Amino acid sequence: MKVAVVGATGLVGTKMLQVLAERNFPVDELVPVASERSVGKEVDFKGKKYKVVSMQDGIDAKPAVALFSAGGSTSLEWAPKYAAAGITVIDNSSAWRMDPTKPLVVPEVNADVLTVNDKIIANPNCSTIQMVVALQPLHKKYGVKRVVVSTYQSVTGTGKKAVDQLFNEREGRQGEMAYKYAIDLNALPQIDVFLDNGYTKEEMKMVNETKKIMQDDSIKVTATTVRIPVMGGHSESVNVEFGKDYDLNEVRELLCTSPSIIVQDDPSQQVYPMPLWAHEKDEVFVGRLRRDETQPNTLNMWIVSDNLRKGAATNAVQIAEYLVGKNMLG
Ligand code: 2RA
Repeated sequence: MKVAVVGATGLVGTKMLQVLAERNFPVDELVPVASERSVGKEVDFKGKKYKVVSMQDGIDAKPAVALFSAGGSTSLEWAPKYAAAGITVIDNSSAWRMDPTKPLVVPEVNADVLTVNDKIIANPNCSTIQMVVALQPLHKKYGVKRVVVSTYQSVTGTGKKAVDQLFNEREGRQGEMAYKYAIDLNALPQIDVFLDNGYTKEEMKMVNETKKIMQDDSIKVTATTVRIPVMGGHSESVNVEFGKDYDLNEVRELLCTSPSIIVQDDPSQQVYPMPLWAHEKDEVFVGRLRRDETQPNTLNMWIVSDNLRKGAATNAVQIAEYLVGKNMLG
C-alpha cells in the first residue's frame, strides 16, 4: 500500500514514520510530504531514503491513505483535495475534529463509527485520547456523569521549538521562545489561546472532544491544562463521578482487562504511572486509583501516556490498521 505522511519532518510526522515501521503497517511505498521549505529533504523509512515532496505531488502520487500532521490551516486547505482524489485522510490537527460530518476516533472507544465513505477522519487531541481510553470501560459499567481533569503536559506537545527552549534554558543558552515565559523550573497554566469563557482552547478540546468520542453529550467535563518541563508524555489527574456506586477492585479489574491500558498502581512499592516510564510506549498507564471520600460514586485516578505516540502517531496508525482490517482502505 502507498502511504503518505503529510508533515513528515515534524515531531509527530517523524513519530508516524517510526510507528508505521514498528507496527509493520503494510507500506509498499512511502510518500513523505511537507511544506515547500522542506521539499527535497530526505527522510529515512525502514532503511530506505525518501525525498520529501510538495502537497500537490502528494496527491499526484495517489497514496491509498495520508496521515496528516501539518497544522490546522494546511489540513483545512488540503485534506478536502486529498479526499477528492480518493485518498483517505487521517488528520492529527484540530481542523475537522468537531465537524459533525467527520468522525473523531479513538479505536478502543468508537472505531465502529467508521464507514468506507469516511475520507477525512479526525485524530483527537492527545490529552483527550489518553483520558477517554481510561474512561470508556468505566463509562460502560458505571456511567460517567462528570469529569474534573488537570493535565501536566509535555513540551513535545508544542513541538520542536518548545523542546529547544527547554534545553536551551536548562543549559544556559539563548534561543527562540516557544512560550511567553521560561518553561524550565516553571509550570504554565496556559496551553493554546484563551477563549471568552476564560478557558483555553486546549481545555475546551478536552470538554468537547470527550463528548463526541464517547457519544454522550450528557458527560460534563471541566479541565485545567498545564504545560510542564517534561519530555516523555502527558500526565492527568482525573476525578470522575459515576451514575452509580462502584467497587474499587472491580474498577481495577476492568482497567486491567481493557485494551491499551496498563495499570501501574502499588503505593506500597511507590509504583504509579510516570512520563519516565510511559515514554516511547503505546499504552495508556493508569494508577493512584482511590475513592474520592468527599463525594459518593466518585473516583480519583492518574493517567499517563506518550503524547507523541498514543496521543498522536500511534492512534492515527491504529485507525489506519482498523480500516485495513475492515477492507476500507487500499
Ligand atoms: C499540546 N495537546 O500538548 C496539544 C497539541 N499537541 O500542545
